[in-house]
Amino acid sequence: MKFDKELFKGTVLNNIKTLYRRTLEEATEQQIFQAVSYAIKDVVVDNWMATQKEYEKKDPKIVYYMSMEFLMGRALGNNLINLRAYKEVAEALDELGVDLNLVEDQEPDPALGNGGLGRLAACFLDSLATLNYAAYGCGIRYRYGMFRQEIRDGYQVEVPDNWLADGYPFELRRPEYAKEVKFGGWVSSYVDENGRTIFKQEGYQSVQAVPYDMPIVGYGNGIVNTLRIWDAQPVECFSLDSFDKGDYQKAVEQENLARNIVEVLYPNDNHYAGKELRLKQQYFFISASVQEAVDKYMRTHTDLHKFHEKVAFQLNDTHPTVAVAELMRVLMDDHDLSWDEAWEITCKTCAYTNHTIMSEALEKWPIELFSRLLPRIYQIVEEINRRFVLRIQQMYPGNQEKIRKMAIIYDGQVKMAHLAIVGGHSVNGVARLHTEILEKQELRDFYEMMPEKFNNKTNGITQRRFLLHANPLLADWVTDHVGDEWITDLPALSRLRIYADDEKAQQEFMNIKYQNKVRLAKYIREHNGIEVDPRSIFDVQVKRLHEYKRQLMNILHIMYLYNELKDHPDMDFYPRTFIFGAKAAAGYRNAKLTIKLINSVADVINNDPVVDGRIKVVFIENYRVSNAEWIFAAADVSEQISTASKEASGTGNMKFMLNGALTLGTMDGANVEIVEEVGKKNAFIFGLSAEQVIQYENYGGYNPMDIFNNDQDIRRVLMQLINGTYSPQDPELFRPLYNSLLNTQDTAKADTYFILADFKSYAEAQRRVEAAYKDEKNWAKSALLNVACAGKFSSDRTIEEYERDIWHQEKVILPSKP
Ligand code: 26Q
Repeated sequence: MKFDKELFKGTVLNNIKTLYRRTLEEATEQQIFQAVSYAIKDVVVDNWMATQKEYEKKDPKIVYYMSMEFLMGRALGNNLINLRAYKEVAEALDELGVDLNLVEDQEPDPALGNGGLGRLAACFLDSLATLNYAAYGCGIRYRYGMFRQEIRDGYQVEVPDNWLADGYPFELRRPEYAKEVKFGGWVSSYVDENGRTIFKQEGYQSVQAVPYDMPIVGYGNGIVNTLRIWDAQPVECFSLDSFDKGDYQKAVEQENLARNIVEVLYPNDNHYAGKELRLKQQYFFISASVQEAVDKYMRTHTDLHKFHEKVAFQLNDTHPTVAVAELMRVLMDDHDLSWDEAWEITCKTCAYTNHTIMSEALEKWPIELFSRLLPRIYQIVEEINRRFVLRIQQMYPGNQEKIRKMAIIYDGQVKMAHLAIVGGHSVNGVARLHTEILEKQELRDFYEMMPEKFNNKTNGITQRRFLLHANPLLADWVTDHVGDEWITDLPALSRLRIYADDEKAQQEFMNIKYQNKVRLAKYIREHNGIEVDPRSIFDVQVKRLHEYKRQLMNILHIMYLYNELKDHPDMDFYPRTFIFGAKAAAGYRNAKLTIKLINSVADVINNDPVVDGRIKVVFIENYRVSNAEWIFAAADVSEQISTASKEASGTGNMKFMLNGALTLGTMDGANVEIVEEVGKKNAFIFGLSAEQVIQYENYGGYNPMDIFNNDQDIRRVLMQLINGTYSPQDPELFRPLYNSLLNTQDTAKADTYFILADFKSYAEAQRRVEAAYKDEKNWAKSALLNVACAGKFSSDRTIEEYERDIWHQEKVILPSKP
């Protein structure tokens, strides 16, 4: 953007005046944030209008990325980065005596997502805009996003996150695009004069869906796409003359429905909990989004048969899968298409991304609930299922087993993954290993029946946020050495390879890492009151708390190291800071107890004079996108230690790599591809392979008791869970964690995540980490090579693969680039 500094300063001052009747000196920090944001929004809106105008002219195919979650993180800094105005704005504000970092810190973190899946959606929107593709994100404007986590007495406490309290400057209400969404009632049908059966939903309750748009700024190309999130409002339906008792009751119910539906994001990650409200949320935003996509198409086209040439729906996991049936409904009931016509269009429009093989995450809705809430949609799903079952029977005559395993409706349940596979033309996993497991194991029957639908799209991350914004020192250093092409062409980082053995480069690189560690140490001092030494190894595990991610293995290993130090206080030991950050789903007992354990262990170790500061354990409260940026920049070691086969991809692993941390991990998810890029020498790999884990699972053959009995180090650590070492007031406190590892009643349920099986291998890998870090030059070389080899993991690459294999969009270049 052409930046006029004086004009910008004037706009900020004027905004403070007109918004708050104040001068800069009188304004609060929040008010300054609002004023600066409105000044930036002004520029963004110009580009937004120009982009949409060009889209209207060129009429490109549009991707609708349908997702229950968009974990956007703060917009101000990101928009400045992508406008290429960050430094100039920082300078202008500096001249006004305002620190841009502090202004950025005033923005609430829009946390309309849980973790990986929601953040992936945000990275994809950034890449789509940067790569000149017309796209909408479609989602829900939750009143309360992901909860704010407070740690009290070592326990997680969930506090509501009222992100809209002060008004959010980067959203725009668009009441002119409101849509009606119908729930419940019944379906009546009649045959019209042309012999067609007409279906009508009656006795339903309605909600008005009102969209709010947020601009998605492409990097340096003038493109501004749209994240469209839907708010719910009661429909204004009843006139006074029909104000009888029945209508009044209904009006109150409808109002409550509207009030509840977008109230809160479900804070479960990789876990399904058959809640009625959740299904309402899904249909609510899908119905509104599908209706709008069809309406928009019809504003400029006449022939719905070519809908799929101009529109693609990408379904982010099964959460938006009712889109398949909703599109069928709109095409048939609202636009008079036949079943076969509607089906062809629907299949060519929809595509499904799978993010998990964990069985507890698979969405299966009870028929009773599904048909009561969505009677017309249920009819359509039944018909899809009826026809699909016929296909199965044709292909596998007499094979009841296939029907049992593959039907969309079976055993009183609607299986959303099956609907997504059948109703779309593409099924993709999110890392190579994950896709292979889908094809060979979880979705094997579907892969056999329709192999052409299956494909892999290894995840990626946006380097604009996770290097350029998160780590300005490293970003500048990289640019000084190899130019700035990496910002839109991450593989250009490979030019850094020639510096891997260059001692000066190594030193500069490690010095930057050190400064980032100082920055994080300050944050930890201010937020945790813990003093950490930036010269120690920063060993970091930040991600959602889940048993399969094995934070428990990490903390057990720390307990083991502590025992070693106690036994041999004078042993050779390189100082280490273990950093955790993780939110646990509010109802997930073992996850919450693991947080308590981490904090309890931290209390003991951090204050033990024998340790003398050689181990520090820090649990960073309220891990979220904004503090994540600081954490990645400061990490030496990236803990990616999931049970092999369980982590579909991981994306934190890529953010660490891009910031020069070395991976300590299992051969799981995208770790496999990370190691492939950077070489085994520059990572620390340990543990069972996915194949071995799956073998064990299929043959029920792993007994953690054998390990417990035969390994005294492990036994000692486990006993410390139940003898009060870390909970003297209540020695039984951590018993559930102990039981999860050694459940003596039922060995098949013991240590389902193979923590004891992998423990020794993990401890050994950790010893390799320590030895490697002591060799400073070699470490610097490895860290540098991690950055140099991160090129593959840009979401730009991922998006171009979706384009090549699934979406087939044409780029739109603006006539007057900024
Ligand atoms: C389902 C039903 C009801 C309530 C909640 C849910 C629900 C919500 C969120 C189920 C799953 C999620 C989130 C899953 C997720 O984040 N998966 C991660 O996706 C990343 C992006 O592909 C991968 O990198 C991670 O490996 C995967 O765990």
